[in-house]
Amino acid sequence: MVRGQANPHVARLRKHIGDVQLTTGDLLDQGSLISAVERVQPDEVYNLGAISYVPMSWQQAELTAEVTGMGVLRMLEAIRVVSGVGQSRTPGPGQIRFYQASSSEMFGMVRETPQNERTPFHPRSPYGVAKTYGHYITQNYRESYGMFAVSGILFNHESPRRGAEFVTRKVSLGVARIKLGLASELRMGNLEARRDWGFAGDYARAMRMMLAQDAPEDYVIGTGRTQSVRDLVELAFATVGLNWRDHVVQDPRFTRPAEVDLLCADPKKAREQLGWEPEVGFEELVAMMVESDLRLLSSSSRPEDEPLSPDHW
Ligand code: F7E
Repeated sequence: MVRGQANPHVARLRKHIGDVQLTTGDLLDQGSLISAVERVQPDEVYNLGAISYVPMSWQQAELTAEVTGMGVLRMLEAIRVVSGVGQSRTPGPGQIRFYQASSSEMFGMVRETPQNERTPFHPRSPYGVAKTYGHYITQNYRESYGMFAVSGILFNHESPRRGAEFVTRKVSLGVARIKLGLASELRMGNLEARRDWGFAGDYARAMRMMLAQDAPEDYVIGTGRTQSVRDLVELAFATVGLNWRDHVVQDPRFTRPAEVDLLCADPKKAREQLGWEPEVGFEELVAMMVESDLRLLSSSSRPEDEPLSPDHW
């Protein structure tokens, strides 16, 4: 689903998934979602739509609540209305299955490590708060109407297609620029924050597995390993034979009003019930991203819509 007039992301989508049919709709517009569900008559709906860059959620907190939080309610309502489900009528077999992209940012100031499906939430940003609403409203529609609605609590998942504002891609682009002599320094925020980083392809596989189960349940998806931003930069520079200490500059402009210090998944339930295992490890992921950006920046046919400035957001 794409929104807006002349949306510039359409060209980028076409490049990667040319054979996918796009339909219009906007998470801010209930009627447009009802029309989209009516038009497409989907078997499954995956809601990954969000304002997803955490720092932006402090600058546009209300919009984040509307898109990232209320957008989930509107999507659930669209499915409920089109399916004719209500208090008097529960969905039958063949109902539309709904996946909500919940986030490890809901754990925020973590109460225990590693984090599992029962770990309490303490979100630390307007983004985390909005995702927490989306998580609970998904559970509530499952419990209220018997809908097949599941939440995947996904930890950070990355790939060469990640936006340049997120830390892994900012680092891989920065390392490639420095290696190619296009820049000399990389300005970073908090190097001590720790994340459980995995490969987006592995996580997309988990989403589909969740909707293929007999019963709707929520799952934590992550690798169970945690690394610091410092580990990330050290490894990324080392893959091209450079020492990060010669290039990384700490810049307070990139620190956040409230930080999530440590995230580490306990993916036991996904492993046991879904049979899901990540296939790409952290080292392989970082090498994949740095190599891809070296190729991208070296090629003369650089795509125009590729965000090249690591400072942009
Ligand atoms: O930051 C630190 C920063 O922006 C990771 C989203 O997909 O995953 C993502 O959220 C960490 C933070 O991702 C810079 O302070 C240091 O501790 O890559 P990030 P995120 O905020 O963890 C979750 C699961 C989502 O749901 C979100 O939508 O890296 N950090 N220096 C920096 N981060 C950035 N972006 N830029 C820096 O210069």
